[in-house]
Amino acid sequence: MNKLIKKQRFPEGFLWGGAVAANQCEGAYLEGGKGLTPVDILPDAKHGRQDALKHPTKAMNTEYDFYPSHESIDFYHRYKEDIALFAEMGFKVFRFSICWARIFPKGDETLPNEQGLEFYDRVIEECLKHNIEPLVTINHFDTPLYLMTKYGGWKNRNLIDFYLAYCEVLFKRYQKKVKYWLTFNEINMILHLPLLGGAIDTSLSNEPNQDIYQGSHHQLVASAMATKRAREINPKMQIGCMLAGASTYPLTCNPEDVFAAQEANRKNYFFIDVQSRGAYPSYLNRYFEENNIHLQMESEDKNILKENTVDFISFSYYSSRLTSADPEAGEQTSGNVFKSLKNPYLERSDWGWQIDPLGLRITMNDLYDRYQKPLFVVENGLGAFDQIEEQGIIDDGRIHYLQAHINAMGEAIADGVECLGYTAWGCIDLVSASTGEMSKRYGFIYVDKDDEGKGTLNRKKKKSFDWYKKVIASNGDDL
Ligand code: BGP
Repeated sequence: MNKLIKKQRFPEGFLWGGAVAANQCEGAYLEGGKGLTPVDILPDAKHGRQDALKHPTKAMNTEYDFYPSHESIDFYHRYKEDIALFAEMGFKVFRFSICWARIFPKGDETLPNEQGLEFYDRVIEECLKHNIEPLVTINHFDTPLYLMTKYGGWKNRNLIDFYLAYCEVLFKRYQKKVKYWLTFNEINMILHLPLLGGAIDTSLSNEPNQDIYQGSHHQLVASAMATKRAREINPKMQIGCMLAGASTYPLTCNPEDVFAAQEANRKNYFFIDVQSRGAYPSYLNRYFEENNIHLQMESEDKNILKENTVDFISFSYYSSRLTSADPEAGEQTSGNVFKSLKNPYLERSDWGWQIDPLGLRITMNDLYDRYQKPLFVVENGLGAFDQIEEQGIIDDGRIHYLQAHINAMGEAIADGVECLGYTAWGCIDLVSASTGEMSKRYGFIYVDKDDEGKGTLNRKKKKSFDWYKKVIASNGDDL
């Protein structure tokens, strides 16, 4: 382990917990009046997920054998048992998302679906009963599918209004119960997975890049307007942005490579520049000019962005990335939507994701230097195969991964970074976003279900369950 990484104390009140997303855990995909979301039409990786992600309209008209999101881990019916297990680990916070299509099944209705809201009433009550702070992601990869087929997804400005109507319902109903909100999960994901990030079918588009950036602009305006509305409804609510984080390193010290890495980082940071500083950075305007991208903005957009910046910056971190100016240089990693070259200094997970705890400290320092707003690490973890052995599930690899990353986070805090909390991704095993499979597991809690969707769905504690409990009880001292 790098000698820079060592034990640190975390501030009092640090929010330890875990994170999930509706589309990866709830199941019950047509219960309670829920409408379809893009994820509901996707098969798993072995049955054409990659292709379906690129051609969603075609996927809608194809019959696949197995749709992982339809049952998922059935959190919809088992949330009580699951939240009780989180409470047993000592969670202070639980990050989950509300499925937009449970509240507005098509997305453009005027009245919300009461049954959908009642489900989240129950989930939130359950958290509060256990003294767990709910942290809500408003949109985690599941814009209603109807908004894609009828309106073309986020490239259409009408989605801002639909999203705001949805936010209005949530803020009014939960203002006294939910303090922390994230407007869009991994807002930069729209550049890499436009279907999940923006409900955009780029295969139908003549100018995919234009549509994607136009969609990003609408999300950025929607996020700022939601922030404004939240503050009007109850200024105690704290609104955060959410980035798929991770610094990109240069392959060599050749300035060309260093510049390529800077450009890659800027392409990510621009979202936070807008959400945290309140304006598009000048370098992006140049990129737009050179790539023939013409954003359609309304006259009020600039002010909306400027006046409604976020309270805190949240991000996911799994891995650092590596790039070069030379397209022939290095070797690409596999298994991640973010392109990266193989870094010879790093080990890789079962899925080829590079393991770089120090990269978390680097990312946190970068973000804090740039924005000086509190950070929240809302996703981090190791997706791995787990084996049930006689003594149970001994997931030492996961424990080592988390130990090293929590240490690195402690070091960043010691460097002076303000950090509100840490929610380990997939605190209970759930369906993987990239593969749609169960075998890529992140949890402290095992769920008996396999890649074909078979299993009892019974929950079982892994070795990491007790380890994380101890981490939380010691406020991060006992790793
Ligand atoms: C992030 C998403 C999550 C989650 C995670 C792990 O991009 O916000 O939804 O799934 O990545 O990815 P995967 O499930 O593909 O391993």
